[in-house]
Amino acid sequence: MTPSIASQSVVVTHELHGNILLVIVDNPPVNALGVEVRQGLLAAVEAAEMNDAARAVLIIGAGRNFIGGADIREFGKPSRLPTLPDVCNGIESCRKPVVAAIHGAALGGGLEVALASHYRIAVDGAKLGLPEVKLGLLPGAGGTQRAPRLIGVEAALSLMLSGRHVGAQEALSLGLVDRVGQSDDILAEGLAYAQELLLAHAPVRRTRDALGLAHGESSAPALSAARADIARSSKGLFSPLKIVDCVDAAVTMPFEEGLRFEREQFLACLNSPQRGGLVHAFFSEREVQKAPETRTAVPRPIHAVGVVGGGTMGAGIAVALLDSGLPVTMIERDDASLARGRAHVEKVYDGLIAKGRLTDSEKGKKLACFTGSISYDALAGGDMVIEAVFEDMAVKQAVFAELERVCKPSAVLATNTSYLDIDAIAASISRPQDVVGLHFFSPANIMKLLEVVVPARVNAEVVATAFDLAKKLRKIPVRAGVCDGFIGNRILAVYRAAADHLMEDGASPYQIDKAVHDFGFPMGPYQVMDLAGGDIGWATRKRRAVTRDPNARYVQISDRLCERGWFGQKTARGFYLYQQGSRTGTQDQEVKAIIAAERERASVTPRTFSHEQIIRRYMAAMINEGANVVHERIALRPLDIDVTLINGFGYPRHRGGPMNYADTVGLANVLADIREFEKEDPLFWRPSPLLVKLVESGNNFASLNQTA
Ligand code: 3H9
Repeated sequence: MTPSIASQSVVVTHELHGNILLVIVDNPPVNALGVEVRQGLLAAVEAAEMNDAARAVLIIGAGRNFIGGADIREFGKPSRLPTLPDVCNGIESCRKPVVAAIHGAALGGGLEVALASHYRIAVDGAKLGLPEVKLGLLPGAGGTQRAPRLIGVEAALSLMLSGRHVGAQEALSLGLVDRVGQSDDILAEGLAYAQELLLAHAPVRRTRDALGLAHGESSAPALSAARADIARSSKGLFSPLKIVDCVDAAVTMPFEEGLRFEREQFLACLNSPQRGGLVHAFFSEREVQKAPETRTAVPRPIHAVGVVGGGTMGAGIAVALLDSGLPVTMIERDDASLARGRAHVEKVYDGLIAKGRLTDSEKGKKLACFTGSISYDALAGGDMVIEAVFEDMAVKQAVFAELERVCKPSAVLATNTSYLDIDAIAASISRPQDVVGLHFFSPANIMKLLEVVVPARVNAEVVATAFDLAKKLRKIPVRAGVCDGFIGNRILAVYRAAADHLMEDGASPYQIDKAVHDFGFPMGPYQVMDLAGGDIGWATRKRRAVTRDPNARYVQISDRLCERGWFGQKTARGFYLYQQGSRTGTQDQEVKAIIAAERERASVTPRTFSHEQIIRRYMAAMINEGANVVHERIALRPLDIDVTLINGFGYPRHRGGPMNYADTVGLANVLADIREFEKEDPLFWRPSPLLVKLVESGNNFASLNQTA
């Protein structure tokens, strides 16, 4: 007998459709597998077993997705029964055919539910994947045992180690699903498929018995290649090797034993700090999208955008806009500059064509939406204009005077300045309420971070429009207040200075880079400087020399290199030496000699630093300035800093960003370090009032993340 829907769980319902028991998971927003869903699914399977009228079971998801995975919010809390592995085993053991019909996301535990089902159908737009690795986990509900049995070791490893999503057609060719539906009506497709299986007397078909592992002898090379690849590329991540171990177990152990092994490894991942950091990053990246203005104001429609300036930044921004399908008008001062701007845009696309990621005809389609002009009047119809000209207040204000003249009243006027005072730019025209900062990071078409800089007089709906644009561009927007460097570059300036102090005090740039790299950054600060071009920082330092506090410590080593024309990779020499065409540098004895001379000039007796000491100073500088940025309300919460540093500055994601890392180290320990360093240089190492307050009250940064 089928219980009435009223007596069932709210999040999983089941009812008979003819002879098929239709099970619907309805747990918005993504049908995550929280405890009630797990209970509901098991109850549905039991109901199917008990009901003679039910000859098959069909599982679908309500809303936009099948099932988005285990409920990430439950991680780290006491576990509640049934576990997801129990649920999947229950589904697989069902004596009647179980069909999973997949639309939208079937990710992680969601796909594991489908793998435990006996038949699978997906429709266009479905996204299937085992992305647990991105959260520091592994598929822990039988995924590591069932996926290789179903699709083979190599394909399963590739899915689990990359965490990528595959569409319905690829899932079909991998053998992950049995059929792709003709329409996107998931209910009709699922019912028709289940009916067809019944008519054909299709048997219960358990993935645990599937033959993907039949070619056992060929799995060893795939396993060792995966291990070698991880050793090369995933830099101390905990879960990837565990995934390989689990797949190895799938090959070598009986199914039940493999499941037990998987559970042990899953729990080890669950308890690792990396899982904490990665889950923090996941939720923080969603939290930053909900800036106060997005809750109170309606964004203005954006159908066409102007970009002023065709340099590297302007062209990158134009490409980002074109890639999102928005038509772009680029403004330059003369025909030659405009031709260069267009060439910059084309160069980005040609690079993609060379890598096989774009076709000529796709490039043609994108460029058909691109126009250029040397007259600002061409911007008259634009809904938004993004200025990306030379970083000079007078130049920017001249551009905004033109924008004021030509742009329609509803147009949003954005500046891509990296550090200029946006309040002053806004104040120079009669419509400051329309002016906002959109700080892109280079290369603008690739980097995910977008700082939305909110000047004092801007209208809330303009800010909401900026967040809306970020969504269209698939960028991660972080709300920032106006100050020198906003969030990211302001903090960068401080931890880079800390690195310079370390260098002058005795650590070599190579040692600092190695320590920072081993901590998890893709590059150390001096490698980054060589990549970006030493001349850029040099120009900024010269410009700021007049306003620099004469009492502040200023390390001149970078200036000595720049004076020699050693600007990094582009001149084949910077902190490192670069062989022709190589992007990997080698240590330079002359640089070491210059550093030694500078230490002498500054009367510094060099000391030795361990990698741990280097990281403690580097991180303390980052965390302390981060605390200042929150204290001054430049960033809404510590998590905004975490998202900024992870997505714009290479901060290792598995550590969750500097503020999350500080919480794991303990704020009292960070403050104790700063107080120790303060004895040497009280001007540089001034403990942030916020850090002091949190330590005194026994709180951490996480306690501030709820309060925006
Ligand atoms: C796993 O499954 C482990 C198992 O193998 C083993 C267990 C034993 N849980 O991204 P959106 C929230 S690990 C809880 O903006 P979209 C999200 O925070 C899991 N909440 O939507 C947001 O909340 P809010 C493996 C979740 O349409 C809201 O849903 N699965 C979960 O752009 C909307 O999210 C994954 O890693 C969750 N699992 O994208 C998939 N997922 O509105 C993770 C989302 O309060 N999820 N939320 O800010 C995703 O990739 C995307 O959310 C998805 C939808 C593609 C599903």
